[in-house]
Amino acid sequence: MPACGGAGSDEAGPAGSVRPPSRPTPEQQARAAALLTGPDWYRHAVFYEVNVRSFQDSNGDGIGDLPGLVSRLDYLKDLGVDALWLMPIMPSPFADSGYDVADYRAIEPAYGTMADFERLMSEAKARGMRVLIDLVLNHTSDAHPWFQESRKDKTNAKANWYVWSDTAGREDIGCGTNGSTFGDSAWELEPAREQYYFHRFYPGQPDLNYREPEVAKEMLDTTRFWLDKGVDGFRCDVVGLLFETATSCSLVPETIEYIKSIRQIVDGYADRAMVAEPVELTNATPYFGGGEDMFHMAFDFAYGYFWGIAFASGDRRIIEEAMATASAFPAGAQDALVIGSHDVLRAWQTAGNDAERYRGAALLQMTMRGTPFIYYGEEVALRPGAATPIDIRDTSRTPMTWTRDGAGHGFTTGTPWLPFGEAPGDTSVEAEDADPDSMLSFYRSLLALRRGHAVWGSGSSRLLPLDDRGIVAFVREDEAESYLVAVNLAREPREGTATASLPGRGRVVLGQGSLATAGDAVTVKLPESGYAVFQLRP
Ligand SMILES: [Ca+2]
Repeated sequence: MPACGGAGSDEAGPAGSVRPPSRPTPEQQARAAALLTGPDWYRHAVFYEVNVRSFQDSNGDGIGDLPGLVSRLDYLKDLGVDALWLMPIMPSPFADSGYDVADYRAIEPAYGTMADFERLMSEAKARGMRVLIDLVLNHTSDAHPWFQESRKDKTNAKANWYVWSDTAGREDIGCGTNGSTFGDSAWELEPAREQYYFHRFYPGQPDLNYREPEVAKEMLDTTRFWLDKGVDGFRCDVVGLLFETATSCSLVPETIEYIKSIRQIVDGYADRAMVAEPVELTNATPYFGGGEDMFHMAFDFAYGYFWGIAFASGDRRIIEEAMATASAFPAGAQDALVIGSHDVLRAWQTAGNDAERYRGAALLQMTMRGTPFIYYGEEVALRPGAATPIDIRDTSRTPMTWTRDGAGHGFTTGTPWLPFGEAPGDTSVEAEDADPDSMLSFYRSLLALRRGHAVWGSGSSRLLPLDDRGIVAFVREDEAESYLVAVNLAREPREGTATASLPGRGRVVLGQGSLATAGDAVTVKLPESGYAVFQLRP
């Protein structure tokens, strides 16, 4: 195959890089609509994690709410978002940002009413968008009436609904004596009952006892309740931790069986999906079971939590290992790709405040095999905040900024519940929409590139083993088309060669770089921190 490639001439961006159109064509939209219909819709969707509290306030109390979110659906639709994942929306004392639920069948009053939720569902549906909600099964809030009853004494009707012990530990709970995830003892003394309760997370989050049949049944009924409300599925919080044994607390056989019973309920409703939050950060494979009996998707933290290390070291191994792990998932499993979340640093920090690294990471997220989940504000490279009234993760939970000016930046007419992050005006949607070189404009192009092309969600993926480990490169293919994606992790120009067979000549459709083939040698050249998507055609 002759040498080919080089920067295309479609639409020259800054420094000669190719920028695809920022909006998909009507034909792409029609193809996307077809791909998003039916049970495999989630493989082709772009998800968006919404922190409802920080997205849009509608009544001036400084707290984002469901009517506010409804008012921003058109923005999300226009961005290319197909499905929302709402962080917990149920009543909560907010000791852990809503992951401490006080009532599983109601809406947090600060966010609105059940009628507001039903309106969100209908407004999303009218736009062809889906809604998944966060389901926090492992623990409740200590304010939940179940716990209020359980803590009273050893004989009440809910006495066995939580995990109690006469001492600060139990031999049949192997992880219980080693402290909670947040560092302190996992056992808290309840004076009224003269016993300790187990809390894997904060003391305000007592673990439910899934060995109590009434608990197991109640939480299955909870999933039915929300499916009957029309939700399109669930993001399941720390779901591997439901049951404990003396030797393990993660995905023990009883937990696997319980997840399968949830999946059976979900499968009783058309076109629903659920995504797991794995406790293990490097390999989500056990969450997929046989491929169709546990989760549809699981977060790829092996990439999502560690991509910053790959960029900082200029070495692709971490990314390669994540991709290799995902490639061995059982048939039916789908990788859920992130570059950030409410639990970790803002992607801007992870990228070392480097916009080009950020773009490279986002490009990988959108082009690796799987379904991307954008954390709200990532599309404008929202900066971290400094205030941490709940915990350190609040730096990643600051309000969205919509307008350049104004004290509330379009988020609120009042005082935001959490101060804005750095540079709120510059990272506002208004400011970035007006700038063709902004992160928002880059995201629009990325999402437009994906739209309506099944290859990104379900096509095959194979690594290109370039001899320069500073470049991560892979080929995505299906029966309709082929692409080669290459990202330079290093802050200097790089060139790598591999022995490989490509299905055609390369033309840059996004970014900047060159692709040459000579015999069975493939050579990729990228500028410093550069990236390129090559469309491959015979
Ligand atoms: Ca509000």
